[in-house]
Amino acid sequence: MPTAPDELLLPCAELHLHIEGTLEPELIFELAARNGTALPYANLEELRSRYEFTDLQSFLDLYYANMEVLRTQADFADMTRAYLRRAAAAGVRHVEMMVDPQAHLLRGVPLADCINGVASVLATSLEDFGISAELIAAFLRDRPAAEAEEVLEQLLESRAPIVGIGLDSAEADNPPEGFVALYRRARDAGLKCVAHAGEEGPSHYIEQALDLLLVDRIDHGVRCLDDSELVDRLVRDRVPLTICPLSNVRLRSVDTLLDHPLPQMLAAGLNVSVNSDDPAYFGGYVDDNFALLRDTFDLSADQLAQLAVNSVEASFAQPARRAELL
Ligand code: ES4
Ligand code: ZN
Repeated sequence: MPTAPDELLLPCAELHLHIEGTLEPELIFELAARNGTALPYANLEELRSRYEFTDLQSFLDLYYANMEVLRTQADFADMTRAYLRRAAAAGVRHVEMMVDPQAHLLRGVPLADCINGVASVLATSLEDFGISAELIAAFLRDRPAAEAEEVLEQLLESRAPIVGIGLDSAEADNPPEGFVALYRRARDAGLKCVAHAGEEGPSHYIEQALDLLLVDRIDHGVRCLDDSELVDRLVRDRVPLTICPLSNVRLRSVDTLLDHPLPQMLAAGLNVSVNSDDPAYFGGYVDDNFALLRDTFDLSADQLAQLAVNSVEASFAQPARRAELL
């Protein structure tokens, strides 16, 4: 793992992070042993050999399979603590992490065990790790919208400490338009709204997320570059796009990091930030993403600082915390 030089440790906010995507191979084996869960891999090396992806779905297959080791509240807490420890070293000072409660419910894990496990650690993350934290419940777009609506009701009923909702999983052929009622309910309940759009799906899914779901941010959004009018709109309205460079490389949205459009997006005046998505799967945390971007594109100190400022400005952090970080 490349270690970032000190000047790269910009205080930044991580806005696009799936907590289940921080489950490192070592922790997968540790939790499997603790819970007596059978793994289809004999050892770490065999598990690591599966981390070659051809597209989003090939990654999701492994991501959901590995979730099987998460059984108890303590498992969710341990995973969250491990992420925060690593993120603090990466320069993250505020995180808005997504969790997939629906995926765990479908496996028979009670909602409270998942939410309380993560939230109990986030409750003291500022004192323990110097990272303020918010939780976003993400829903699976390749499952029926009615199921997501039911889970949202349970989250609201149990007063789960979430700041907002998200939409993730397989994007192709699962457009935002199916989730209008879900997002209306969330907004009416005072929640913030984000959605993955324009990762593998077409640029008009980004427009749908804005026009129909009324999202506050777009996760990924790289495909906006296919539509110059959309780019103009995103710039004009300063819509935040949470970019995940290593994720885009590993899921083959771009051939190599050198082909990534991030510098172009910055130059166009888009509100882009740098995030790690599923760092245990894509080869690095936020500092690794920053270091590789800087080295690949020879980004200036000003450009790196702009990315860090964008992340704080696009966050849902409390006003006093935002002011501290800007
Ligand atoms: C995800 Cl990279 C990515 N895309 C869509 N859904 C996801 N869930 C976890 N990681
Ligand atoms: Zn994501």
